[in-house]
Amino acid sequence: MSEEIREQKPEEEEEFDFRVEDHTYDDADIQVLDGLEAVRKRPGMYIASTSEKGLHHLVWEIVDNGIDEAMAGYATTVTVTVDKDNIVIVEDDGRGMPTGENVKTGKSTIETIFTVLHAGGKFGGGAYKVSGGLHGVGASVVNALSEWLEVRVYHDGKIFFVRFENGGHAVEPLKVIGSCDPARHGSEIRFKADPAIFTETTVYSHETLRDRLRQLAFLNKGIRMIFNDEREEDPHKQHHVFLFEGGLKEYVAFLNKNRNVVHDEIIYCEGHKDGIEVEVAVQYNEGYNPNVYTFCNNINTAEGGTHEEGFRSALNRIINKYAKSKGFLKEKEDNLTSDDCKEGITAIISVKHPDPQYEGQTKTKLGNSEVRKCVSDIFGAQLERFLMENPEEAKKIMEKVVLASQARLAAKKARESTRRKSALEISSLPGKLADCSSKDASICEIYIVEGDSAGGSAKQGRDSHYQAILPLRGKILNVEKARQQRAFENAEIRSMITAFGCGVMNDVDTSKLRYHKIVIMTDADVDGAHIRTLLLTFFYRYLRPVLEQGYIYIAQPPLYKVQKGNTVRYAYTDRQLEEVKREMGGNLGIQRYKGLGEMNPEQLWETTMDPKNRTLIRVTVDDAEAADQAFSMLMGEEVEPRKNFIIENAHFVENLDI
Ligand code: 1YM
Repeated sequence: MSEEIREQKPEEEEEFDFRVEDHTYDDADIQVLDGLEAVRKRPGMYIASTSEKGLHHLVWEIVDNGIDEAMAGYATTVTVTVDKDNIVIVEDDGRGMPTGENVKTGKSTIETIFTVLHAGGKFGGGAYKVSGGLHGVGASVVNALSEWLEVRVYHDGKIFFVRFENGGHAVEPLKVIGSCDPARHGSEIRFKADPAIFTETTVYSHETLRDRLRQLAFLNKGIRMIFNDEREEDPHKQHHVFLFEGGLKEYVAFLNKNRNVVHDEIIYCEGHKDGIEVEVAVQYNEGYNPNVYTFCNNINTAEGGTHEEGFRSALNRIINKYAKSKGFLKEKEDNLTSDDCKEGITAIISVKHPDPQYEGQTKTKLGNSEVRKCVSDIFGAQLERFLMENPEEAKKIMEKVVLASQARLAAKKARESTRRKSALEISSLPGKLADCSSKDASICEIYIVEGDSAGGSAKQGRDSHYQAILPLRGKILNVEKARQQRAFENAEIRSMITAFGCGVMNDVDTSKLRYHKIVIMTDADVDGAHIRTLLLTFFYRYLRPVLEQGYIYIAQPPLYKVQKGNTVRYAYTDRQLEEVKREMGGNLGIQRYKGLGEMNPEQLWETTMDPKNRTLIRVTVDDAEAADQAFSMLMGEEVEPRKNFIIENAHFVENLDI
């Protein structure tokens, strides 16, 4: 959080930063109360939000401290347990938090860490701390936002204990509450998130916890991450152990598991220079899209930055050098572009930096310029060696990137033809589009509707002032499996791109978007879910900023119409149907809608399009990896995971009432 703290390396506990020096015990005490109270008053200043995301933030804060202890070489395992009441227990088998007293506060070090803002957290005990970055707000913030929190330290054959309640105040000072096996050592933090703060939910997501703990295990090879979820009935979901001795190599293998790979051996390197650690793993697959994920200090740098630039420049340099020297590319031919070199690549770049600087809109872009050369040198040397030592694998990679460049030139022509058309004929909007009359994008909505008949009802039912309708015929092209050129030739895809008006791929400019709500409206059945997924895949691959900036929504048509005399009610879920039945009493006519086409225009308006009644779900891509996994799994050859996914497809969709 604060630079001044991260740079401090106190040898002794009394050097904790209290920000105001030379203060008496009473002053320090008051500051404690002030600090934690400030956190409770304005939690948004300290954690991402008080929604589900912020709730999980509490766990990551404590887990980070356990990982630091493991990275420093003292702990082997970090365990996270969620009990039936959503109480979280995080343990490690490290040295145990210091149990001594802090001279300035006259309180235990542990109480200090948990009650003074910024104390503890990011101390470098020789080895630097890597968990800073976006988290790193400190254990005291977790304490402030918990209904209660307990610390147990196992050390010297004793169990030390302190409990905090009531806005983070210690109930009693730290004390020994029992003995343990003298060989046992470690820290255990147990807390209950305060429902008065986390008003939306205090229920943790199994998938979110599992996926991040797995990711942390990939990013920190050799550290065992255990996840126990006592809320789960299914024994397969109750206990997970993640331990990857191969680090990022295993991460890439995991991401490519549903894909056909171009070469079996994964290109892998690790090294360090000037205190910066670099680890990179790369493998090409037969797909066309690049999947490059970058991390700094275990944090996903979604906006990339200097580590990604260094990687890209080395990839370009070495591939072009090899392609020319071995005759895959003629001396006078143009160099392969960065995009050519990245087609179908799965790459993970992870750096650990003692003093990371983050930039960008969401502060997820690494800014330290020295990292560029560091990654470029370390990865470049290893890539060159790999190509030299594995001529068979190298040949497959060369053929792949050369083909990519040929396809790129063809796609460029096709794309230019879409662009030229819209530039020349100003009103070249697709013929099937029933546009709205308003030109104020901020109020305009476009409904992408499955099928002509539903499209017809939507056209009649809509408010044409701000609602546009674009009907799509049948299934849309699966862009995960098609080359760009084919995508740009596809009529439905061209219609969408032209109607949205914001450009496509690298040219996307959301300020040109003609509608600030793009609403996918499909039938509430498996086919509808499939079409929806194909559309999301298209948005994800071709219009990612539009998706990321929250312009894409999913409409929720009702599943049932319930009628009694002249009264009509609609139910959107089976549970709601039960409620409606209970409320309306006996003698009901219940109709199950099989598709949008069964609704007349008025019904469609009333239930699904009228802002007064409708429910829209905003689609977000919170975690590119989860989404990508979902997409590749959905679009891959395996049928079973696809079926399961479609059934529980809320994975990358966040519920949001409009
Ligand atoms: C479940 C969470 O917090 N483990 C943990 C924390 C610390 C230590 C060991 C530790 C660090 C150092 C020395 C050091 C912390 N200590 C501090 C502080 N697990 C968890 N395990 N001895 C023990 O960094 O020098 C903050 S965290 F500040 F007190 F040193």
